[in-house]
Formats: sequence, structure tokens, C-alpha cells
Amino acid sequence: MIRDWHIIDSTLREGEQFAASNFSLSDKIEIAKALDAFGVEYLELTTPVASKESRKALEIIAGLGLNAKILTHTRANLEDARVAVDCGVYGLDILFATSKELRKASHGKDITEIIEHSLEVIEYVKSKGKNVRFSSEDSFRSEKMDLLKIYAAADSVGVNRVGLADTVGVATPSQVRELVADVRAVVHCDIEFHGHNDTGCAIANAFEAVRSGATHIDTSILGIGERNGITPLGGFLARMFTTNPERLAQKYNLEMLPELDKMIATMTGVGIPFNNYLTGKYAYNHKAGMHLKAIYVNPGSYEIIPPQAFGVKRTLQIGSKLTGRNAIANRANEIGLELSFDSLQNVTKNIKNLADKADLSLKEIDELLFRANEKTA
Ligand code: HCA
Ligand code: CU
Repeated sequence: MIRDWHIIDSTLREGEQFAASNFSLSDKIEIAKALDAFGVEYLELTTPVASKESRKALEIIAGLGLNAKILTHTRANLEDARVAVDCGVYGLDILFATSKELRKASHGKDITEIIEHSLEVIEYVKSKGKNVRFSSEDSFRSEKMDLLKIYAAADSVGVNRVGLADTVGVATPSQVRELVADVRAVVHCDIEFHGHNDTGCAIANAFEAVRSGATHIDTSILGIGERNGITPLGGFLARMFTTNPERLAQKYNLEMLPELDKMIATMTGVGIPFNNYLTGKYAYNHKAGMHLKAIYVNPGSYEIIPPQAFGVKRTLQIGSKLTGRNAIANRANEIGLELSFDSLQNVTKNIKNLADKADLSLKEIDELLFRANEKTA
């Protein structure tokens, strides 16, 4: 059973850590407004102590009166939390490294000290009437007993959410399922999942987290973030769509997805990857004769999600050597020609032969069809 879940979009925090990101203030405002119009429930922004510009962006975006709740991401220390609270945000996502690897490299504190510091910050943020999340960085390389102890302590002082972070993209879906279930058993609060994509599991892990009881999923547009990024908003929604399309279409303005992907692709200059979920140039391209034949009869035969649900269009590549008679007959029909079976068979053969060198354009196919029509007329 999947309970209600929410998106925390971190394009403006994790996404700022992407190599090719350098958003201006007006970019940030545009991103925030677009994500809000899309309907994500939360936006996570870079800590205001990162730079003067970061603070300004946070204050401005928190003051825009968006429906999306504005969160900022800070280290678990009081000075940072004080600044963040002063920026008018809805809440703070605080973070402490708990794995052996990161504890050594990052802060050198033991688990008792981590708990002490974190509770102090959680209690402070709560005393200011703000929403607060506590996350353990590198959760999947942390000792489980340590993690559960920390989460239970955070829960006992009224934290709103605890976050599991697959910081290095090492987790598998079954590990996510197990950890979410174990955390669920020791806390009453909400559970957030943040997953990196180093081994290609970010979407599957986020999906498994939701199925196991997580209530909040971190995403970014196109998945931008540190290294090769995190769970992409579009890919995650593609995954969720297949389980409950009606519910998803109610929650978000799905047809806006191409606009969001294009916006980030343009701002970062990296383009939309050719194999991107839903919005990649070829995500709805059908080529082989057998596929084309079935698509004409029922698009669902080779499309798990109707493209129009996410505002994208299908393309039929009928000029390749893999094309078939059905595809060519369909094109003849479209341009108002009625060719005999034999004639269609011949043009198709001809097209396939010619396309052995390079695909034919629609114009070239149409010319061959008109010629065949003249011959029979
Ligand atoms: C970071 C680490 C983080 C935090 C995730 C979280 C990660 O870049 O600061 O706060 O849940 O992947 O661990 O993005
Ligand atoms: Cu991250």
C-alpha cells in the first residue's frame, strides 16, 4: 500500500551543486515559480550562509507567496540555523554525517555528540515555530544501530521528518525497503528519502522508499546534482504514473514537464539527454516495422505512459530500413492515396533498399508513393 507522499524538489539546492549550474537570481525565481506551477509541495534551497546571493535568493523566494513550502538546507549547527530561521522560510532540512567514512573526513564527532548537537538544533528550530527535518548523511554506509538511535532521539523531541540519504548512490531497492521499514518501526514522524544515481538506482530506490512507507522524496529537474545527480523529477513521476495515473494527474500539472526540463537544460547548457525519461528526443520514437504496425492499432502496445499525459509527442520513424508495409500503407493513407497491395509491397521494398544507406525523409517517401500511384493510375 502506498500512502500519501510529497515531492521536495531540490533543483535549487542539490541542483546548484551540479557542475554546470550557476543560476542567477532571476533564474532561481523562474525555477521556483515553474516548480510551484507544476505543483511540487516543497522547494529546497541552498543554505543562506553559502553566499550573499544565496541568502538574498532564499529571502526573496520565501517571500513570493508560492503554494510550495520553502525549505533551506543547513548543517546541524545553531549559527546556521539562526540565519536560516531569519530568512522567512517554512522549514529547515538539517544534516549530519553519520557514516564512519564521512565522520572521519568531515567532523570527527561520535554518535553521542552527533545526537547532542542535532537535538539542540532541532529544539531551537522548533522553538521558532518552523518545520524541521533531520537527515543523516551517507545513511546507507552508517551503522544501522547508530542510525536508529539518532532517528529515535530526533523523533522524541518532535522532529517533523527524518531523512535517509543515499549520498554516494550505493543503495539497492531492497536495502532501501529494509531501512525505511526499520526506521518506520522506531519513529512516528514522516520519512524522507534522498537518493543519488551513481549506480543508476535513484528512481528505483525512491519508488521503493515510497512503497515502504517514506512520505517525502527528494528530486531535481533532470536529476541535476553532485556528480551524476539524484532522482530526476520526470523519471520518478514516470515510475509513479504507472502505479496510479489518475492520482498523479490530480497532484501535478504533468503537461508542464517538458517546459521544466527544457528550462534547466537551457540554463545549464547541457541539453536534455537523448535517453531521458519522457522528454528525451527519442523517448516516444517508434522505428521497427513490427512496432510501427502495433502502434497504429494501439499505442499502448509499446507505450507504457501515453505521451500526451506529460505533454510530449510520439514520433514515427517510417523511413528506415527496418520499416514495414503497414507503416508505408498508413502514410499513403494520410496523404490520400489508395495503393494496391502489390504496389505497396513494391514501394516498401524500394524504401527499405534505399534506406540501407540512410533514412529517407517523409518528403522522399511521399514522392515515391506519388510515383507509385501514378504508375497504377
Ligand atoms: C550534501 C549531501 C546530501 C544531503 C541530503 C539530505 C546527500 O550534498 O550536502 O540532506 O538529505 O546526498 O547526502 O545532498
Ligand atoms: Cu545529495
